[in-house]
Amino acid sequence: MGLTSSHWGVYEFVVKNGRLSELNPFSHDPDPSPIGPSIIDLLEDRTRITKPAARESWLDGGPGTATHKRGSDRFVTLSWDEAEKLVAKELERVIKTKGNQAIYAGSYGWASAGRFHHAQSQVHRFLNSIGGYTSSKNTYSYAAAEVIIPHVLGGNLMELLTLQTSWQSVCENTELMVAFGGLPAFNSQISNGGTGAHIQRLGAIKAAAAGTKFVNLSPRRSDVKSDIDEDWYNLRPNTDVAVMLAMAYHLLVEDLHDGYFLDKYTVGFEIFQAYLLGQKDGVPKTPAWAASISGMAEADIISLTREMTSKRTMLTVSWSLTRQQYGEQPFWAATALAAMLGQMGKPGGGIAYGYTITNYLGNNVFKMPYAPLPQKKNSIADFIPVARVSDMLLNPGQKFDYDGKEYIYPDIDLIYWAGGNPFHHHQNITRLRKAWEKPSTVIVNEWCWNALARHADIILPCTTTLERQDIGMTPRDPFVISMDKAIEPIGEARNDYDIFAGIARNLDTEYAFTEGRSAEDWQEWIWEQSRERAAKLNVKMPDYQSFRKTGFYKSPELNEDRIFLSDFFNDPDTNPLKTPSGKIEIFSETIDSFDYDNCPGHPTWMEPAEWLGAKNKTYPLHLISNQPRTKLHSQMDNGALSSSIKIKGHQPLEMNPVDAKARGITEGDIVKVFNGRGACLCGANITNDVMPGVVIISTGSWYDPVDPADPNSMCKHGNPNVLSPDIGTSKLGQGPAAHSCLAEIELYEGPAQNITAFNPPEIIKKK
Ligand SMILES: Nc1nc2c(c(=O)[nH]1)N[C@H]1C(S)=C(S)[C@@H](COP(=O)(O)OP(=O)(O)OC[C@H]3O[C@@H](n4cnc5c(=O)[nH]c(N)nc54)[C@H](O)[C@@H]3O)O[C@H]1N2
Ligand SMILES: Nc1nc2c(c(=O)[nH]1)N[C@H]1C(S)=C(S)[C@@H](COP(=O)(O)OP(=O)(O)OC[C@H]3O[C@@H](n4cnc5c(=O)[nH]c(N)nc54)[C@H](O)[C@@H]3O)O[C@H]1N2
Ligand SMILES: [Mo]
Repeated sequence: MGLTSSHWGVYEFVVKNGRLSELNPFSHDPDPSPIGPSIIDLLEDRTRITKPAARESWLDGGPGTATHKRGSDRFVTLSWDEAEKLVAKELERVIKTKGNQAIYAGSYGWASAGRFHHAQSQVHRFLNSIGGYTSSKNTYSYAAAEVIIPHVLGGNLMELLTLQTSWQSVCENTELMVAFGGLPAFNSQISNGGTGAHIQRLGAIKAAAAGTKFVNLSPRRSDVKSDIDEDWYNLRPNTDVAVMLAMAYHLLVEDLHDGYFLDKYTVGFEIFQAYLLGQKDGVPKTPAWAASISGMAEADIISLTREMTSKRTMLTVSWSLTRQQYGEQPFWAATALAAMLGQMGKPGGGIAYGYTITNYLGNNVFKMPYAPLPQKKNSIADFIPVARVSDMLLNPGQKFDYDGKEYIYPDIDLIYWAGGNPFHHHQNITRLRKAWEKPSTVIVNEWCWNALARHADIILPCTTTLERQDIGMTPRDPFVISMDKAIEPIGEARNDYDIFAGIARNLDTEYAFTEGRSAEDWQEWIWEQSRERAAKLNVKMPDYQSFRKTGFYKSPELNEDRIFLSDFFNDPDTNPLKTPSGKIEIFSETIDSFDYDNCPGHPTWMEPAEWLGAKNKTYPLHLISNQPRTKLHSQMDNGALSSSIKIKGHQPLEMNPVDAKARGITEGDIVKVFNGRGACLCGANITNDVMPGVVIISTGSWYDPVDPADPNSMCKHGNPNVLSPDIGTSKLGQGPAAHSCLAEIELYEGPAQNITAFNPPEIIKKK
């Protein structure tokens, strides 16, 4: 018995005869997620990587050999001693001949919860101790918002997200919640760094019971629909900005906007107003105009706008809206709309960036100053906006724009990845595979043979959280968990920390990396540092041994409800925003000065390249790839819960009966989804929960090309990233734009395709 913590929750484990036999929900979790127990069958599954290994051609011919065979080559097992030496030698070669900037180790991804054994922290600390690496900025979740929101509201988006109005305040005060992108309650199973108590779904249910009305503007119904009533308005994907602008227009011409709020708390409204009225481009942003773009009825836009002015209204915008072309605009337009409504900073009113999208939004947690594992300083300045990875690999030396400045893509010769899966997260996998052929060497720490592991030259098997002791600690959740080691490492798997310490030993830099501390020493160090920092805020944390004995620590409750932007609202002179004007920037002189054609100085409707209203639509259906409800991204795709919803092994695809009928498709049929970038097979799930013209494939099915040697090959499993476009949101944010994607679907009548993604690659012993 002991506790383990993951992004999807805390569980009590039971071990029998050295094997994990049960994961039971944490007794303090009111709404536990069913995702956790999937790990039980996977720890010793055939997908487990049990020995270090190298790609055969790379081992035979040296760095750079037959890089097109990544993904189809055989692997040769190595001893740890051989693997450490190979990696050390290769790092030395690249650093000596090309420089540290030739190492790309952004290593984006969700790795494991657990403060110390956090793979990215480990790989970054290790590389910083040998001269640094080319890094990445921002996330795949909401990169466009991370760049635009600091210009509009000041500060840092991740920080602002922890300050969102609490569910309690919503429950007590919000009469109307208007959710762009709906309330994807299944998404709230997750929170980065750990989730002791799931509160989102219950928050929405409680608010509904207290009288909050929920309105969902989205191509898909909310997952909470079975728990709460919602008014659902269909909206074509990528058209929210048009609807938001029309709402703003209606407020303006009907004189329903809050002029006092705009004067006191915002700058630049006049310029936005001129745009709304069409004084600049001759196009007034009327409800009729927005109706023609979005498909939402003009009368509905008008009546909902009126209702918003007559009620305490909270707007919430899903992060998915940022993962589309011009993804900066929806968050900016929604913020401008909320400002015109004049309820920002008031209890239950204003704006939130994504209720139910992860568990921590609005959870009213005291912000504890927990210490991280220090990553040391990176001496290399080169970086990319995270989703520009293929661009970088394909175009070394080329210039790129980002947030007002011009930068140059470095020439990458070695990739090191630990704790993320680019063959899950990146768009246009065919293009990624071609880009991935460029560097001489790819080194990966992984625990399972997913597509990333198969595309490595050197693969180093790591442990899972259940095979090591750690601390589950994040300021976003009230519970800090003493994570116990449940079982011994499987095969020859090692903790990422020990992997890097071993390589460092071969580079004579071990002390710089470990500072002479064991993993346990570091955990105690992190605890003690956190305890000291907390003491400065008059919060008493127990000593390390008591914490380990009790099993968890709960941070103090907040005595009052958090209300987003209330300090600014109550006293804007004393508490100005961290924007150039100190106010909400509806027009940003800074952004305007960048002179970007795809991100002007105020919220703007721009027609995406791929959307349902395009004049020359290349394909007739809009494909959304949302988050999977049965897992976190690609993690545990082969587990029991994820497998339980697959259709003959294929990823389900949601489509409306109208679109299915037009194509002769019935429930459970295998369908081929395709566009100019690629194709995949899915199982049809026909449902009225998605609007006509839109189809949905949740992400996370392991990439499974029919011919692994051919980057253009169809994915027989159903990974939507063979279809999604690899374009930046704009020159400002350069975020991913997975949701701007058209495709067509047909009944698949070819030979039945067995899923082979979960068969490990061919592994041989050294000759
Ligand atoms: N089409 C489309 N694509 C998307 C999205 C979308 O909406 N549509 N969403 C995007 C979003 S929001 C995100 S955040 C990304 C997510 O993308 P990722 O975070 O890259 O996806 P994960 O599958 O969570 O990858 C985590 C990897 O870490 C490994 N891992 C787990 N524990 C450890 C450990 O202890 N050590 C090491 N070394 N490795 C470990 C897991 O096995 C897994 O391969 O995907 C993005 N991609
Ligand atoms: N179970 C589970 N939960 C997760 C994750 C997971 O992998 N599994 N991943 C986590 C991560 S890393 C993140 S970043 C968050 C992401 O959270 P989100 O970005 O909010 O999640 P998505 O599921 O991609 O999208 C939510 C809904 O947005 C709607 N939508 C899509 N495009 C549009 C549009 O153009 N307009 C409107 N109005 N609606 C649109 C669709 O109805 C879709 O179902 O989820 C987190 N939660
Ligand atoms: Mo994300």
